[in-house]
Amino acid sequence: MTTVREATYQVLHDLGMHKIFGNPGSSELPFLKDMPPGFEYILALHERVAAGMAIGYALGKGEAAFVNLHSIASAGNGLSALIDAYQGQVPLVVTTGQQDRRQILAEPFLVSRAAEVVKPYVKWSLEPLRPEDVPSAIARGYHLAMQPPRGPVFISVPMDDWNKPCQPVIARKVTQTVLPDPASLDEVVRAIDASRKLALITGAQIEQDGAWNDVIALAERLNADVFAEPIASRWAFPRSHRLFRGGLLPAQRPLSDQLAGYDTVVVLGAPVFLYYAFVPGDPIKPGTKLFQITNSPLDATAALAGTSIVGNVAVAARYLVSRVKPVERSLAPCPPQPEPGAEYPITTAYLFHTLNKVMPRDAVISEECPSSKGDLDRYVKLDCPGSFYSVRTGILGFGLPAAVGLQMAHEKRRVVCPVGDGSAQYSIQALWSAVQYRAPVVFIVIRNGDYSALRGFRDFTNVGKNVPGIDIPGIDAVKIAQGYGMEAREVDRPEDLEPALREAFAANAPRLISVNVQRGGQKTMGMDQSVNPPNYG
Ligand SMILES: Cc1ncc(C[n+]2csc(CCOP(=O)(O)OP(=O)(O)O)c2C)c(N)n1
Repeated sequence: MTTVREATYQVLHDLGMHKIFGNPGSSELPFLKDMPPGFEYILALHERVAAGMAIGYALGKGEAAFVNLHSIASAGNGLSALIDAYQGQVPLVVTTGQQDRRQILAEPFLVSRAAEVVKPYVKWSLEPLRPEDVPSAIARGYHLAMQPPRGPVFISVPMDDWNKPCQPVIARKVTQTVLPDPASLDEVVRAIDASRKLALITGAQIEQDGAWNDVIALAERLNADVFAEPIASRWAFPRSHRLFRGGLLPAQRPLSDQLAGYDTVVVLGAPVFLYYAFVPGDPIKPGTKLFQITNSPLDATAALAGTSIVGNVAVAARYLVSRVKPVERSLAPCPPQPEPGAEYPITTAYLFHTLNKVMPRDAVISEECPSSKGDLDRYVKLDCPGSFYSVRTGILGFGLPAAVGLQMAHEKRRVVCPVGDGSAQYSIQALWSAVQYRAPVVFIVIRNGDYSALRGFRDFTNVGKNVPGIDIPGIDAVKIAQGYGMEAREVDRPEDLEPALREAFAANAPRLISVNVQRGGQKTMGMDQSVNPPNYG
């Protein structure tokens, strides 16, 4: 016999979860006391940041991360990160404390109904019926979190459970690779071989399923045009590859217009499709053959058109590469982006062009800059797997903590976090964790003094000019960072940008650069080329 607490640490060790991302309260102390050697507690000053760093860490490692939050108090504050993890297929095992079982019936201080509250946004949520079920529930939760489509699980543990007797739990092996149906893949092979013009759409699950090289091999064998899924949360294809054609637009009509020239479209590891503004149209031009290969039954059933095949994307890509006929095609090289000028105030095009020049080629980006995302896409060219992460849901607060978690996962790569001056405020406490845990992220605050993306959406949908709450003057990110113990500086003149970035990359510690930029105002989430938006005027 052992205690629930000892059995839990043993099972965490056996499953490889040695970091505990958290923010503690009274009900977690019996678990956290006398943490065994080999475990590290990563403190965040806000739960959104604790779970957000775990998201970055899990994405960087490709493994589930463990989170310990404080009863319903933390579950509420951390909920937006749980939603990010759910929609973004990030494996998290999230635990929270609960009041002592012996007085729950009397509704004591900090009693928690968190297990019910989080239910729609986790794969599994429970408060175990018996204390001795806690370690097994954590093991089961881990396997469920890792099973495609990956995602968070949630376990609420009463604080008197930890010292109860318990049998040790043996960590089992549960495999995760689900093979797609070969007969359905043969149908894709036939369609590809008969196609005169083929597009491949690449999605985040390519990285999750380890399909990076297989998808490149497939694209090169077919000489096919390759697009990124709309509002890509990960870059799943080398950005400067000769076959890469950029991202799809996140609305029905412009997206189907973009693909109108193709007779066959194969979506690899993405939904069909992720939309933002409602611009009605066909999901795909009638007559175009559309296939989706996805590890997510949810994405397969939610697709608006085409044939969906569920299974591992790498296995599917290898199957297709070994069977499709090669295609010869001469390609005109893509015209290079025009080099942006060193205007004053600095433009975001110039900012990302300069960043691309200065950053290491294996850098990792954690992005949250809504109105300048289009310029980032145009000017930052990274070709390594695992180079780019962004939020899948549109909930602000992802970028800063994910950057810190990614940096913890990648000791040898440098993480860069371009973040809007508004977005940064949703999880600003992550700066403190970056300092305390020596995560040398380069934070670039894009200071335009407003919610430009909302201004863009307002104009795009003809809401009218008279909307409050769009200006955010008077935020000094440099002083905030300094207040958390981080070296920081402001950049106002274009000639100071490159030296400031070079200095930040040369440092072996986190740095924040706040760059005063021109207001964009016309662009939102890559929608700048879209047509016929809904009119909410
Ligand atoms: C948690 C949350 N609150 C509010 C919003 C609405 N929202 C979307 S974009 C945006 C503006 C973000 O401002 P900033 O980071 O400065 O970027 P900019 O739009 O200026 O590029 C807001 C408030 C949201 N998506 N998520």
